[in-house]
Amino acid sequence: MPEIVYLNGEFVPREEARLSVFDHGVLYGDGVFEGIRVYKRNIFRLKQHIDRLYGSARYILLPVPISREDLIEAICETCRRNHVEDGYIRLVVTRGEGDLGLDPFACRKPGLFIIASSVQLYPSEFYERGLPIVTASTRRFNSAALSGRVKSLNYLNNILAKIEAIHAGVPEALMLDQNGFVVECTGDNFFLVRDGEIFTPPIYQGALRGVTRDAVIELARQDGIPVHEERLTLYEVYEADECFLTGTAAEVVPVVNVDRREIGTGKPGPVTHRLLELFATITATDGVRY
Ligand code: PXG
Repeated sequence: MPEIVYLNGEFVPREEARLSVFDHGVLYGDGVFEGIRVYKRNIFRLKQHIDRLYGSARYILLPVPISREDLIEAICETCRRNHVEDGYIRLVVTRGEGDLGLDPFACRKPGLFIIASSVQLYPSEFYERGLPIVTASTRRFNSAALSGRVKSLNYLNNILAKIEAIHAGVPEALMLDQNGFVVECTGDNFFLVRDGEIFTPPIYQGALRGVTRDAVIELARQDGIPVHEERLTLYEVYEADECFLTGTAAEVVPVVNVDRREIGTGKPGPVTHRLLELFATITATDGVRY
């Protein structure tokens, strides 16, 4: 349980960490955020998360009310004050308090808060047996409406797909774009393996550019495994030897069943295992120690 929250330049007890009901982050989902892992006091790939936060904010014309250096220090100090060894950081920038009305420029000052908490890990059976997933009928929103690279406070598109997964009795749902090409899952990027090579949808397809996705692509290439960023249909998914998801919470998690079609042998495969192993070698070192 996090006890101390960073809120607009101050460290306050969690009971006092409150936002205005007039904050446009609450009224319109107008804001951006990051979810970051801490492994053994190492903030994993912090620079990449900070870059993505500033990139998301720039896209929506939201000035981040702090320099990168001060933000990094505020994140480290929030971790220190909460004695986080292994944990999870939620970093949020909201448009701030304004009026009833969309105009973001009527908001006086952007809000910034940082929560450093313990991490909720997925059950170990997810990794041992692999996940079943289903394709959601909810399509991923078009990048012409809002770039999928923006990690915004409005997750309704993903939440609708997540509800479909829960109704189907599975933990995740695969989302397609308007043309039926695979994009990503509700909170994870999607990969498949075919003949020892890795395939994942290109970012322009509408997915979030996952920090874990980038790390896994790098690790695979260093290990001599070819990685292709290519458009994928459900045909390629059903035919794959292996599938897996990547994300800050999940790391690398095998998928063994999609829409009731068994993938490969129906068990987590060797390439997925290898990537999990490689990923574990960088988690406690690749980032910022506090
Ligand atoms: N796609 C989407 C839509 C996401 O929200 C990812 C892919 C994976 O990106 P990273 O950078 O994490 O490898 C995400 C990330 C949460 C939570 O609280 C969700 C994410 C990250 C952290 C926490 O559900 N999603």
